[in-house]
Amino acid sequence: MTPKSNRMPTGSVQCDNTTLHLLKANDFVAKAIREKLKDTLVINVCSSPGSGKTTLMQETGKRLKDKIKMAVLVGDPETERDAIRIREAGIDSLQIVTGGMCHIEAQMVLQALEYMDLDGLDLLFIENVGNLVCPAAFDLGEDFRVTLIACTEGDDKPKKYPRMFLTSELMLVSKADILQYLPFSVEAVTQDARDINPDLEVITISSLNGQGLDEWCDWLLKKVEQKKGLEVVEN
Ligand SMILES: Nc1nc2c(ncn2[C@@H]2O[C@H](COP(=O)(O)OP(=O)(O)O)[C@@H](O)[C@H]2O)c(=O)[nH]1
Ligand SMILES: [Mg+2]
Repeated sequence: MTPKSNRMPTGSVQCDNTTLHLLKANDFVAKAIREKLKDTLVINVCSSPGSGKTTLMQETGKRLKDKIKMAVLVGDPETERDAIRIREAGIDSLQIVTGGMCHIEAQMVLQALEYMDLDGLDLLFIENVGNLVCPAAFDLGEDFRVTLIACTEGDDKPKKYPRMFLTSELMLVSKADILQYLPFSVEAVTQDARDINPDLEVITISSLNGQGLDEWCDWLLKKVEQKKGLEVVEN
């Protein structure tokens, strides 16, 4: 017997069936998020588990919290641990517990926004679940997708997980403070990532010794101004 999901609709009007197109449904919700956050820069932060996303949120918060109003939504399959770490750095943060799911979906973000103070918010980070595969497929209504790749992960990952790098605007090569101990080439990882996405920007950072964080924060501040439609003064 044919499974129900395979049966074709009958009748003369063929409507797109969003229950059969999960990603299309996700796109509708992502659009609603964009409409809700017209003046807030939204950054979707992706990487493998342990690449340094939360540590970067903490360090970015310390540097920018007196300049702009920012908040972090953070997703993990279980625990509040990351949101607690980020709040300890003085940044408003809310945990999305996905209940085992390997990525954040737009509807989770839209629901979480109900509990956040969005008034005058300049920058919202969404720290995605650590995973280089599934999160690449889900638009969260972000303006930019930023993917971290830690030098401990090996410089061969962009070609193995191309969609994440194809859909990102910026790649952060993280943990640069231990680069000297590892067989990892920033040039090779950059070349491989740009073979996939020639427009990808790249910054090498360390949240421990601060390398590259000024450049990262300047990148963010410029994007915040652009989002608000303010003129960006180059210096
Ligand atoms: N050496 C080094 N370790 C880091 C850096 N950033 C984070 N870590 C460490 O990497 C581990 C995972 O960091 P975390 O921020 O929780 O990663 P996440 O899972 O991507 O959010 C922790 O033990 C951090 O202390 C860094 O810039 N350099
Ligand atoms: Mg984390």
